[in-house]
Amino acid sequence: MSDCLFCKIVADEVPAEVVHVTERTVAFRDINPQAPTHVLVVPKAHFANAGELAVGDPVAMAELIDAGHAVATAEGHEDGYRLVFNTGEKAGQTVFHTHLHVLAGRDLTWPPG
Ligand code: D5M
Repeated sequence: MSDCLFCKIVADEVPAEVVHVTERTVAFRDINPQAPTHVLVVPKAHFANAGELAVGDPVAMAELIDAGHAVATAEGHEDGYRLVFNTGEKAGQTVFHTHLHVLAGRDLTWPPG
């Protein structure tokens, strides 16, 4: 999608601090971090949200979650981290290219706001 911000990051047309790359995913630091570690893992291919990715490319979805675990572990947070998909505007999704938030490095409260 030519006007998609995260497609442009994947294509290296918009700068980002990339921390992890796999065959089907790219992970980069969130521009507005909500925790000491706040990384977004995205599929290289464009899917609007987590549900569309799960149906359209379940292998990439599994790779996305595996990448989230790898990022959390690489940053020393294997003892506690949170993986979040905001799905739909009502849930706070603002960028409509599937992205997995990896949050860690502080006490994460429950329920989330
Ligand atoms: O999360 C969208 C997330 O995307 C939000 O936490 C900010 C982040 N964001 C927006 N623009 C950028 C760029 N350019 N680089 C890195 N991170 C970015 P959502 O779940 O859709 O609310």
